[in-house]
Amino acid sequence: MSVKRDGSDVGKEVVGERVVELVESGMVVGFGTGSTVGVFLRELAGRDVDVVGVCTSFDTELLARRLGFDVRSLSSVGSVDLAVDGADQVDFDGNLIKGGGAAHFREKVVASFSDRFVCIVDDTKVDSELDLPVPIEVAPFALENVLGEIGCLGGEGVLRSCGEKDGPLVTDNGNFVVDTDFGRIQKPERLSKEISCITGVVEHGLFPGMADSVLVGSSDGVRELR
Ligand code: ABF
Repeated sequence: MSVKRDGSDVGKEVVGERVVELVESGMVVGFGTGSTVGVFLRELAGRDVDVVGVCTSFDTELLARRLGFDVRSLSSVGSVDLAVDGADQVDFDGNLIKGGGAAHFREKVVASFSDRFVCIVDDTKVDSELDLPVPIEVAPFALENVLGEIGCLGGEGVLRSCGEKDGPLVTDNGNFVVDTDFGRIQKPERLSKEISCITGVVEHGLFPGMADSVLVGSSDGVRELR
């Protein structure tokens, strides 16, 4: 099950470069995950702007350190001035599906402890309604029970496998990911609460109304969705 779309490179480039303009020296910046954020980080590294970076995945941390950023833990900084992150799908109201990179737990934590959360996507990610599978991070101990509860919500869950070798993918937090097809999601906030109420769910990839702004890049430039 493909849970991520290959976006337009032009869109990723222009939006990743534009969002750098929101960063000021002295800021604590939350670094999300994915290739669009990668454009942002490479562009930011080339600017004369001193920031502290809080990373949301091991992959992002490797890239940030390689680019020379001062990387700190969220606990050591307390709060974040600006979080910048990508998404797998965005609806016209700015609700997000994230988690194609299996980093949505830490991404949601950083986004929720940030003064401002800006989502950057290319225009292939924007649809009238969310309909991609929702990644649900599940404690392995509770997997079968959670799968049953997901079914009761009308979802069809598929345990995400680890590409390189057999067996399920294990997140940076030691949990599994169940990619769950709920069809067209007309009430993302309601579904988000229903999934969060399932005991054994660590976090999920629905980010209803969490982004303070969504910047969309395309060959025509960058527009703000909200
Ligand atoms: C990350 O951004 C994930 O939540 C999501 O899967 C990814 C999008 O990746 P890309 O920018 O490469 O399309 O935050």
